[in-house]
Amino acid sequence: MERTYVMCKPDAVQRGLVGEILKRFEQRGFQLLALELQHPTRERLEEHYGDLKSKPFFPALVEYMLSGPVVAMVFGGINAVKMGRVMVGETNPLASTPGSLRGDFSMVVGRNIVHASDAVESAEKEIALWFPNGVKNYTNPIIQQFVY
Ligand code: RTP
Repeated sequence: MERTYVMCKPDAVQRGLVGEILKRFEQRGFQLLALELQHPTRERLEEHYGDLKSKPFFPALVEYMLSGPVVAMVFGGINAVKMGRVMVGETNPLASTPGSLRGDFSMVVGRNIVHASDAVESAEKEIALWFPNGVKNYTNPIIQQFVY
C-alpha cells in the first residue's frame, strides 16, 4: 500500500483544525496508519525541509514550524501521495482552490496549515524521520472492499 506523510503545522493545531484535517482524509478513504502530537526539534525540522536550506525563507519557515506542536500522521491508500497533495492544495494558498485544505483554511504561504509528501520516495523518508520506531501496516476490511 502506498503511504504518505501528512502533518498538521503549528497554526493548524493552534486554530483547532486537526479534527477537520483528519476528517477529510478519513472521508476520502485514506487509511490512518499513525498519528502523534509532537514537539519537533530544530534538527528534525531542518532535516525535513533539507531541500529548502538555500531558500531565503528557510529561517522563517523553521521558526514557524517551531512555534508550537505539530500533529504527525501517516495515511495509506491508492496513489496516497498524489491524492494527499490534491487534498492539501498548492503551496501558495492564493493558488489553492476552495475545497482543498489550504484553499479553505489559509491565506498566506507562511501559514499554510498542512504538509503532505510530494513523492513516494520522500514520503518514505519523512515517515522514517517522524516515526523512527516504525509504522505498522494493517488491513482495513472496509477500505479493502473498494480495491479492485
Ligand atoms: P510542504 O512541504 O510544507 O508540504 O509545502 P510544499 O511542498 O507545498 O512547498 P515547499 O516548496 O516544499 O515549501 C515548504 C514550505 O515552505 C514555506 N514556503 N514559504 N515564503 C515563501 O515564498 C515560501 N515558499 C514556501 C511554506 O510553508 C511551504 O509549505
